[in-house]
Amino acid sequence: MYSLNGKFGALVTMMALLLALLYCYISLSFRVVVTFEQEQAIANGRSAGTVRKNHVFHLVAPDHLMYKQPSIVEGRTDVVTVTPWLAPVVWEGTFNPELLDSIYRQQNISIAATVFAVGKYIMFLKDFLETAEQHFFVGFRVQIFVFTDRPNEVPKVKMAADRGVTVHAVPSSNRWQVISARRMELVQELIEQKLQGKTDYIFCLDVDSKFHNRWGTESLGGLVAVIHPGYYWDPRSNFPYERRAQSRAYVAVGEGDFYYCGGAFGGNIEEVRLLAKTCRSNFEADSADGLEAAWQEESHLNRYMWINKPSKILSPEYLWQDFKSRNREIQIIRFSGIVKNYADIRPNV
Ligand code: 5GW
Ligand code: MN
Repeated sequence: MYSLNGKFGALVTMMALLLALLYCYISLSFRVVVTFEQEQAIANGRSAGTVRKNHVFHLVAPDHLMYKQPSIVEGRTDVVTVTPWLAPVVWEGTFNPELLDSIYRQQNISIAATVFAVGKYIMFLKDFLETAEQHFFVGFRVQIFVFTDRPNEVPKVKMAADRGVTVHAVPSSNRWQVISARRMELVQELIEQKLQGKTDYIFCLDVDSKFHNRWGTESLGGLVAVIHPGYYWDPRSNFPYERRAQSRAYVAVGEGDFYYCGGAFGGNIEEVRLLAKTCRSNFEADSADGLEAAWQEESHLNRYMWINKPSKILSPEYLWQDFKSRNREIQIIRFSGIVKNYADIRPNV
């Protein structure tokens, strides 16, 4: 009896050891620890690097959900809906909003948005916030972080439960270059100090714009970029990338996929943290060399997205410009930059 017990005990111990080993193996293979220097080298394209695994691949739909049968032979044919690296390009008619919402509702996700309203740009904030309440992730937990030098002038906007505005005071600045440079820095700090571990996704948006239609769960992804409305019919040689090889934002002629907007980008918190950190340090290194990229942070963002391919692309529906006439392929405008009188709103630059 005793010896049987002893054997049994040894067996249990062996099993436990094996399980522990298996656990270590699985957790190690999924959790790749990367230092910031390594991260940055990878992000800048100077190292083959390690794959970071932090996407939510598992999409669970509620049982018995009724929706229109999807087709794989019919759909939009007037636009490209997938990139050469197989990231979806989101256009009206390519997704089912009810299906997507019900998938993400079960994950109880929370979304952050950042918006800068420095100086006279505070005048755009009311419309931005009111229309965000009507169209941006309606029915989900949303927190909008407003960075402004005029915290007293932030309008009070009524928002649903689980949604709100948080105001962060920033110093005034007359130079756009300074405001622009600090955007990435402040986004990085916000993520590291407040959002990591608490918020799932973040979008960084220009304030001089309004929502007109749904911007929701279809836009979620690891690294999310928006196609700039001004260049998507053009050859890449026309894109206003930074063209000086000394700059860390350099994209050579013959390189580049699309021209992406600086006025809207986002994704999973960790991806955006790395983007902000990398763009900020490249921006600062350029500054130290007396270099300012052609379109400041937009240039750095474009360089980043060339090396770090976005896992989801949003069509120009997600950042149109009010002054542009609507092209045929634009079936809906979701978010659009308003026409502004530069002389009225910009400080002397
Ligand atoms: C922008 C240009 C020149 C000088 C100052 C600014 C500026 C930008 C500003 O004084 N205050 C400010 O809050 N911004 C933020 O940067 C706004 O969120 C704005 O939407 C964003 C990008 O600047 P935009 O919208 O003028 O750039 P475009 O390329 O969309 O016209
Ligand atoms: Mn803008």
